[in-house]
Amino acid sequence: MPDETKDREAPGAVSEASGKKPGSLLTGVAFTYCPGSGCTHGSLNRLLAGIIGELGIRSKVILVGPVGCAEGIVKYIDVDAVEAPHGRATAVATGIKRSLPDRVVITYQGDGDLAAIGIAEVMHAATRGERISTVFLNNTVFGMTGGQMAPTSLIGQRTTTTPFGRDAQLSGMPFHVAEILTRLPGTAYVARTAMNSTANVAVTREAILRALEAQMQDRGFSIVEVMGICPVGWKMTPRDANTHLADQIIGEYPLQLFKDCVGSCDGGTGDGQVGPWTGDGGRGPQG
Ligand SMILES: Cc1ncc(C[n+]2csc(CCOP(=O)(O)OP(=O)(O)O)c2C)c(N)n1
Ligand code: SF4
Repeated sequence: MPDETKDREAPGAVSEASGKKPGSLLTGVAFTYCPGSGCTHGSLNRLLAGIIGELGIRSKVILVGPVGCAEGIVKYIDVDAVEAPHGRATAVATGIKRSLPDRVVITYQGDGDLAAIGIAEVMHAATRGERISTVFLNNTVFGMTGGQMAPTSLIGQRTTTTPFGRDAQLSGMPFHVAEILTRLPGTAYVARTAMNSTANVAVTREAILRALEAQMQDRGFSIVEVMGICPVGWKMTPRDANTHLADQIIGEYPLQLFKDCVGSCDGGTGDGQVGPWTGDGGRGPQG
């Protein structure tokens, strides 16, 4: 687990861990994600860097980083970037986008950051239809601080603050960010994906591309909730964590395209709401 108080590697330090390839938008600064853990943050950071490069929008992007294990993302991807205080990423992004409307503003947040302390900010940004995009990694725990229960933790999930499993009477039910934001009028694109298979990574890539497209078309707020693993916080091997994600977590949080207003919102129900990813019954491709 990264030490919040410890200095990160100096900018410019080249790391094998970041998987930097020639021409990549990764800076080469060493990832501080738990080494060898299979943590989803590393692959999702690489995917996001690749998408920004693919779209050729490097000089337009402003990335707003979170508090949490992914706070280093502002140093890992070679774009203009700023770190927001805990949970305030969508508020910071709102100010940036309103000052610089031609930029593509992306927040990257975990579930402690977004669904706990930052829930007011994201709901109001979404309701206002801010032209920003959020990549939201939901690993169902507070990873950086030691694996405490998050609003998104499953019923029965053992965490450091729920050693006997999350109890609905005591701690309420799991919080469904994508479903709630879909109901808000300012959202233009809402999807839930996962990173547990090659096929699901491809869907995640498509969803993030589409979310950025929604912003570039000035449609409103866009968000991709990406289900991922925190093997260290879950106290599991990477393999067991991926099995747990497929067998348990996706059951609670179905992979789905909830809303798509890219181009127009006139198709389907007329409000941009759509159904499960095609052909997979809502669980998403598992291959
Ligand atoms: C205002 C404030 N409260 C609490 C913290 C401590 N804190 C740092 S990271 C974190 C949890 C982050 O969890 P999550 O967003 O799920 O990200 P992960 O580490 O799992 O990727 C907390 C509570 C803080 N830095 N600031
Ligand atoms: S999210 Fe979990 S596995 Fe990833 S760096 Fe944080 S504590 Fe480690």
